[in-house]
Amino acid sequence: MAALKKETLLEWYRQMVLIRQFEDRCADLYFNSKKITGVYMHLYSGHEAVGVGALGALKETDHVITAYRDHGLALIRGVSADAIMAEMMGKRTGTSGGKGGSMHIASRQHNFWGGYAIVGGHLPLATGLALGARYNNTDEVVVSMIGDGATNNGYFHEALNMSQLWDLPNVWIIENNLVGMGTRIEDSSGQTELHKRAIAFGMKDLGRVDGQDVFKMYEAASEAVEYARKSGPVLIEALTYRYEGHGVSDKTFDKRFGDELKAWEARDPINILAHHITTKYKNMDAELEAIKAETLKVVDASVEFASNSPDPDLNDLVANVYVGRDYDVI
Ligand SMILES: Cc1ncc(C[n+]2csc(CCOP(=O)(O)OP(=O)(O)O)c2C)c(N)n1
Repeated sequence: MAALKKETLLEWYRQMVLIRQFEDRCADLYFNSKKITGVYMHLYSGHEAVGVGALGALKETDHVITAYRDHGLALIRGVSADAIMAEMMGKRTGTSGGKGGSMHIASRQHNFWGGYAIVGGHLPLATGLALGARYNNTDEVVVSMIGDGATNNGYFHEALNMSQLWDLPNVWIIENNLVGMGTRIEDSSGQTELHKRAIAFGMKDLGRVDGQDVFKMYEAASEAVEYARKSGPVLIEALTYRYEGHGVSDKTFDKRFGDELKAWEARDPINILAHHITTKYKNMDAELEAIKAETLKVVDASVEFASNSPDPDLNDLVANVYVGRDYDVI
């Protein structure tokens, strides 16, 4: 791997800390002040190195699509914390005008295509995005995040098979956090080494990667992106762990998986990167603290912005439902 610049490492650190603080604040806004409501909200805490390493290998013109654990990836892609927080609170200034909420963060401008609630439902869309990229003679690639639970869903097989059949520029990344909702991978999958699913499609298998280590993720993703740009699809399995229950309605996670959680927290992805930075460069503690203070201000400002934003009005209910047609409700 080519030597990485200090600025790149600090930017990765900034992104990872921003995600962790943003997610912690979302939890606070949901459980305490109740400014975020509803029954669904899935946090990315613990997965930061997977997203930052993988998306760090992309150009702005490349595409990203994921399932409902989407806030962190949107932040990495450069979608503003203000617009994401406003979407979380159901405000008109949100990424989807407040009508999508936590699971449907998207921004066309950032080639960030969402945010999908149906497990595996975004995977055929990823195949379609890659077909579009190839059809239009671009060099764009499409990175799709896939939960381990989604790999037993029909969409997964259809989408990856077609992607291989047509040699499409898809980078498929399984975020294997070992548990789908509350079901362990070994209770749901005959083959628990999920990267081996590639073999069934005749697809290039880049193996299993340590998803706690942003360097390993970046290295694997760089190889995958280069391959997809030139030759066709590739599959990576990133081993990681989520620090919270499946979503805000999951009250049993700590009780069931507490010991395992502690073991994964001991290899926290932000600490691993911070350790690398402070070992490689001298006197970095103050700089890392300053980054944390700056990202905290971004999170504070997003809450302020979202809190002061207007709610959607009644006409927004039917706006953008049918192309080219607007209805007045009142
Ligand atoms: C087609 C479909 N079936 C079931 C559900 C309910 N459901 C939501 S998340 C989930 C588990 C998914 O686990 P995984 O893909 O591993 O993602 P993770 O939450 O670990 O990121 C299930 C079964 C759903 N949303 N869609």
